[in-house]
Amino acid sequence: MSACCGPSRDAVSVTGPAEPTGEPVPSAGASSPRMIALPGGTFRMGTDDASGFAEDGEGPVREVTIEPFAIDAHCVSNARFAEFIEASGYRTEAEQFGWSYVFGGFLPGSLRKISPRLPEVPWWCGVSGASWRQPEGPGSDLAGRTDHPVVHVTWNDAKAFCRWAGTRLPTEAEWEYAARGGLDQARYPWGDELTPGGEHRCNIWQGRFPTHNTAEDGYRGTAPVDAFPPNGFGLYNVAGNVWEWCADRWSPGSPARAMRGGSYLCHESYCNRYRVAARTHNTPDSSTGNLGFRCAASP
Ligand SMILES: [Cu+2]
Repeated sequence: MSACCGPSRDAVSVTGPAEPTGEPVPSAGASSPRMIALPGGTFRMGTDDASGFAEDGEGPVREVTIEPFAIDAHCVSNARFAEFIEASGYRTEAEQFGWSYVFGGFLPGSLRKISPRLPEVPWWCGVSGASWRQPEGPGSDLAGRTDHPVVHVTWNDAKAFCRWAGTRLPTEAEWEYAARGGLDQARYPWGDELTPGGEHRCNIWQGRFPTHNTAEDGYRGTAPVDAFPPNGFGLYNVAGNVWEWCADRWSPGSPARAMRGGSYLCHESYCNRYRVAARTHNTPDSSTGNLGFRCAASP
């Protein structure tokens, strides 16, 4: 587990409410996702950059060949996920367990006090009743966030959505190929500079983590799925905003699944995992407020 990235379900024990207490999800009308068809090809995957995290297996740089495939221009939004839930009656794993991980800085003091936290990453609270419908637990809702990425979804939830939508999760190689947007070995999806011309290109943490987020990029938590300019292939928010589940295991034999892209909690000073070669992982039944997904499909 990486410091700001997201803890696993089994790290704390939380008693959830018997039934979800959420308000009905506000409807944003039908939203048809836009998929981008990519021709595939050979690209250089990973990085040998010394300022990355070698222990995450970011390197060595290797040539990988990708078959033609399609990938969502942006992450699955709350509106789109609500369509799935309405049509299928599916209950997410956070709703079944009765809790999920929320960044403590988003919680009212009363809730922060009663929610167990992890000693080594105390900004993560296990919040009873937190789920995709109420991302900060009881009392929160999706008002104003229907076009934000769905969060508090596990790998298993993402797979269930894909089954319903007739899609699948991208492999890590597909994800990175698409996220690079045609650039060879650039540090970010748009080039090598984090803020070209002083302009923010992704939703990450500015200020002192974890106490003070200046939100200089415009956002403290999630941003709309199509915020910021897209990369060269037309993909939005592959860096920052929310981590994205991939199909692959973290390593052969590991139960954990790979995640890519970094989130609004990643910070230049110690977790620059919004670099396009960065990766992390979590167990397939874990969910956090900074983790979502986008779909892929084979032609
Ligand atoms: Cu991080």
